[in-house]
Amino acid sequence: MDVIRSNQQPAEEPMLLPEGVKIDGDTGEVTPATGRYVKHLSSLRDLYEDTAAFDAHLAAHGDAVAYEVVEYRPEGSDICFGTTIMMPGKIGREYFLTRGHFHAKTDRGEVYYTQSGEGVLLLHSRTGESRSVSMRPGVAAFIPPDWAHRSVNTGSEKLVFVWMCTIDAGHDYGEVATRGMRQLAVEQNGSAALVANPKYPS
Ligand code: PAN
Ligand code: ZN
Repeated sequence: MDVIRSNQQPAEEPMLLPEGVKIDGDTGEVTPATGRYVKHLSSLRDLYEDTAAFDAHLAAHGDAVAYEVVEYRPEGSDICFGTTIMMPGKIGREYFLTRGHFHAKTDRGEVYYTQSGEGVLLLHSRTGESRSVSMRPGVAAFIPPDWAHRSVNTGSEKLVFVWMCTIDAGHDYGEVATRGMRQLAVEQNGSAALVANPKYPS
């Protein structure tokens, strides 16, 4: 006969507790944060169209931080959020950008809510459509599932935005690293313009 002992019940997950998280819209600081990382320009070389301009920029200005990501990712939660803080600058005609990615889980979308600065969110679907959403304070960009997304700082100040997504969305950088985005955000006659990426495979 089976003996049922109460101390053999599976341990329960600790209960998640509500918390107010302060987000500074100018600096992008998240308090409390659970993690953060920085991307230096040198790690982004292959993303820019003009590698000669890239090398000249690094030689002249050094390997500065291009962007920083600060996260609030509570263990055991289904959702997470954080900020991305992008420095202003250009490599040749192309503005500073993030790597860009699809989510590893193809049914997971995201929201980007711009706090300060100005930029553009470049997106493309797997079926050949391109879109862009202006990033300016007060605008929440809806990123549907399975759209590649890359942020570009087209302004002269930091671009700070809050991102919010499911904790298991994951990042798939491979496709964008290999093929690039369909569109580039470049300076043309003194202002930001979107042009077709001449290197994107047809
Ligand atoms: C964001 C991005 C962040 C950095 O948190 O990861 O802005 O961009 P890359 O990851 O493309 O370098 C997000 O979209 N998470 O899913
Ligand atoms: Zn994302």
